[in-house]
Amino acid sequence: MNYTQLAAEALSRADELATCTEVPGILKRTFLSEPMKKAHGLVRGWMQEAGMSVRVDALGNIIGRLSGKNDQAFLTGSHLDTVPDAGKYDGMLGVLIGIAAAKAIGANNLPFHFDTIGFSDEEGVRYKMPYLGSLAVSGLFQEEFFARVDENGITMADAIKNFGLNPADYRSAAYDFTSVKGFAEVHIEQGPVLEKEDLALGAVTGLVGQSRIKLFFRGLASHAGTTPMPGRRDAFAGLSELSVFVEKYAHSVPHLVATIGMAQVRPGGANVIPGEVYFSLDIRHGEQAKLDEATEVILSQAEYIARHRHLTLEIETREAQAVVKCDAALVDKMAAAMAQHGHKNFRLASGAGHDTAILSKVTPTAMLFIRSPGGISHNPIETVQVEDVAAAIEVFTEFLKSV
Ligand code: HGY
Ligand code: MN
Ligand code: MN
Repeated sequence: MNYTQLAAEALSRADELATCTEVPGILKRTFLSEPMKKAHGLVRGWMQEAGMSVRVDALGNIIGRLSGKNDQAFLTGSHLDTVPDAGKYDGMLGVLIGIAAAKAIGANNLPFHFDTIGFSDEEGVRYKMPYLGSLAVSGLFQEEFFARVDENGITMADAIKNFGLNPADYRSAAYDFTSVKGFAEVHIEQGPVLEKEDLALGAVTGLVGQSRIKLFFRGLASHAGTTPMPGRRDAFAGLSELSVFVEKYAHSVPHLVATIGMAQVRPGGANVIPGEVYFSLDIRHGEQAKLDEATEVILSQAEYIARHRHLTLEIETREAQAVVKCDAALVDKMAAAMAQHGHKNFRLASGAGHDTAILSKVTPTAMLFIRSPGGISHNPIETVQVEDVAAAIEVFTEFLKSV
């Protein structure tokens, strides 16, 4: 098969994977959910058809190995879970391109084993914690994570058991990184940069740092008709004030992005003053100091708003993802492979988080971005062009032969 045929095959497989969903009519596939079993069945078949041996580790990562000439390994992969109402390519395309590259290269043609990993959870939707799969592969998973409970009261440990796996084996999911040469992830850019530059591909130099925080504003629920405006303790009004501040502040700091993407108003009655809002803050910047400063400024403003509105502010969880630099030598190899096939040596940082951020802690990493028409992602209108996918498979295959 030529690269265009491999790309067309990968895209039709992405369509098939998109039928594995928890919610008919939209794509939602979270950590070890029932539809993930069906997705594993499809991916297993495609990996085997490409000449790979297949295993599933204790955190539900599905791993295809194309055997090589010696005992070193080079890893690729991306995530098979999705956000709610997702596009078909965020994560899945990276797994499908790994399989396509294996198919293009064939067994025992590389001087190392080539593993493609379908990570079980990168988005963190079910257990409000991202990167569960890559943390386990990297040996960074902590046993206390098993106690986390999803919205139906199911612990992570039970979700793993219900999937037919044994959480007690989680340590065996970790690779021995003394025999791993590196990790490279192929992913859609999910933003507007490559389209603006009129480029199909880009070599990723690093990933922005992130602060992901979940919080409560709490005031006093009361009757919407009998409670005068002065003296109300309206939690949603407090969040609204914070939201206007966050947007204005983020516009004022170059390259800063800040989002309140989730907000639950409680009790949620139209004739009840909101006594509580549960909401999220997602703050990102490519420089650690700027990210830390922005996080503190926004949290102080939230505290100021709580004080003058007689609300309380509670931080439920606070996750920090440090700024990530990919491995310079590996990025150069990716750029060289791009140049070898007529692509401009264009480099960019990732505004999105990826499993690469976790693997970067334990092995050299690189990423290859594919143009996102319209720059849209985390949305069912997310799309890719087949010729860009063909180019990605060709360049990635070239890259693998050069590492
Ligand atoms: O949110 C992110 O950056 C990624 O899509 N999980
Ligand atoms: Mn995503
Ligand atoms: Mn992704």
